[in-house]
Amino acid sequence: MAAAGRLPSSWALLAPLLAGLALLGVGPVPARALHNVTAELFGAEAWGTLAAFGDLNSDKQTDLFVLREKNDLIVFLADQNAPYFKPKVKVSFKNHSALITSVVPGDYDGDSQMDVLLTYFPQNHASSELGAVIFWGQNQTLDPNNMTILNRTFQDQPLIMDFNGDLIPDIFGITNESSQPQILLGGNLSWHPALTTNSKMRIPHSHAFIDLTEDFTAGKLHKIVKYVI
Ligand SMILES: [Ca+2]
Ligand SMILES: [Ca+2]
Ligand SMILES: [Ca+2]
Repeated sequence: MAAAGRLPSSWALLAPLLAGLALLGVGPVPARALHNVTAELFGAEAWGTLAAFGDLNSDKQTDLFVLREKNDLIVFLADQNAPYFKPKVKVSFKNHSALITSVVPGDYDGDSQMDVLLTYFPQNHASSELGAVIFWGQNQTLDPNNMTILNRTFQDQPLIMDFNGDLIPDIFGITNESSQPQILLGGNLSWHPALTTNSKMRIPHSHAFIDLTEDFTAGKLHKIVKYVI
């Protein structure tokens, strides 16, 4: 009880001392953590929409995938010197009058060269279906002339996942060919039914995948009318 009684008086003695230190500017300095590094990172090229990350040139430095005006994809490669990201790789859809809607880097043929999947609204946007194209990686860059336009369109943004567990990303979604979900397997780019259900998928979807059965392959959680695994 005596100690408890002394505590308020101790704080009463310390309070003027702490107030004095505060006036002198002594004590913990408020953190100034935010620092604008835009110019250091990008120089005069700091415009566009940051769409994805990935190590395109396999130098173990993460590169940035930037969209400009929804027609052009610019890959800023990480560099040791400022500006630390330089626009080195470009693919353009201006000639196709297509609007890019999504960018997903990945090695879609398993040759250890990173490729890039783009989804897009086709010319004139006559339908709401999304086209998809893969630009193939070559010598740790992208060849703008070496691309594969997928022969089906998607009702909604496809989901990229490793469906069959071969470490090559696959492409899942509802296509113009079937109301059943389809999977485009990476590697040989072959289409397969992915799920047997009469229920319609919602748009936009909210699919997720998780290895529920612990077999190192993707289980799948679809949001349709009910949840399906
Ligand atoms: Ca890199
Ligand atoms: Ca590849
Ligand atoms: Ca796969």
